[in-house]
Amino acid sequence: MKGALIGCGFFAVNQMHGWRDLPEVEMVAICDRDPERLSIVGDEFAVDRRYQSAEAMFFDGGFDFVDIATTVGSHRALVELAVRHKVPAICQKPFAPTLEDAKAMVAAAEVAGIPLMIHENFRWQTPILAVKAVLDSGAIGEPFWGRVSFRSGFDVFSGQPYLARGKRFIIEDLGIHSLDIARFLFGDASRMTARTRRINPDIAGEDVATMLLDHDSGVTSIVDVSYATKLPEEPFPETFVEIDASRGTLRLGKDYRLTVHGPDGTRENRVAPTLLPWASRPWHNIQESVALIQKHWVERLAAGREPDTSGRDNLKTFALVEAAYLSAERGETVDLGDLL
Ligand code: NAD
Ligand code: 89Y
Repeated sequence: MKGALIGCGFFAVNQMHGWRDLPEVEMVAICDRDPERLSIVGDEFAVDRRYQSAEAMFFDGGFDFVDIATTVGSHRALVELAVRHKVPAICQKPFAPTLEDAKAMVAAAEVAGIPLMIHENFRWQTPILAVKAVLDSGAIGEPFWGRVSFRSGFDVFSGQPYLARGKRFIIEDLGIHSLDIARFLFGDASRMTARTRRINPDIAGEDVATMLLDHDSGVTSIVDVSYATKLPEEPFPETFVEIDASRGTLRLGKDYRLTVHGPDGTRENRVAPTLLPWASRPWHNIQESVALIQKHWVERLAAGREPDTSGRDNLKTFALVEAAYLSAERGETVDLGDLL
């Protein structure tokens, strides 16, 4: 399978490593408006075909899918370009600047019959997969309450300076993953109540958000995210999970410790991610999930089946992001049915 990459920035390097590890994939072309990024990534991954224009890259063609790793402002135009050229596309999160854009992208891909996957990788993290496996095993019974929590004081702005400038910050950038994990574990949600704060005076958007979700399954969940939390031990980029269920409880805590308590007793084990040869701490949890979602894409593309985080699926995660901002702005609960 031949692939092409658009956007050779901070995060794309992980994606290129992930592709290089997949024997069935060869990345044959890369594109970035910035010639310096183009030569850094082109040289590191030995890709000869280099373009500063996505249009020119699609015009030359010769690849089976495109991996879009640019920031959100360009996602719609690039996905629509891929669709026009009938090339299956992966698009990084956040899906689009607005829900209307995201819906238009899904519609364009569906009308043309072109696979579209959002690179929503956090549900592919080893610890999150371990939590899901416990739920699916029935060991703790039916969940009725959950919490997905990401609280950190890590400096994300040095690697991703645009995060400090956007009017929207943590829900759109990081909370989007936590909301997707909540959907992954507890199913779709129909109502959202949210509150936000900006603690860091040097950034434009909110850096703290507390969200309450009503899931169709009957679960009530809290999704709380913060980049203003100074802890004695920095947990970045760990997501903590708490679940109370009919027969027991589950806690995923610091250093990937998973505690499962049920009728048969209490079991504690570590569900740490693998440190891949090209990965580095503390990012290795995220980096491994990049490799896993890419493997999933290749398998589903080869089988002609929709990926788990397809554009269509991810509209429901993205709608939660929109609903959170609306709810915080209005001070009201927002019904997802009004958005989707
Ligand atoms: P970045 O700014 O470092 O890199 C983006 C690159 O895209 C830049 O080099 C830029 O020149 C290029 N670019 C932008 N528009 C282009 C266009 N139209 N044509 C060609 N090149 C173009 O950004 P980043 O930090 O690498 O983030 C990229 C995306 O990855 C963002 O959407 C971000 O939210 C996401 N991200 C995801 C994760 C994750 O775990 N899934 C982690 C970090 C970042
Ligand atoms: O951009 C973000 C993401 O998707 O994962 C972590 C991050 O890099 C900073 O919040």
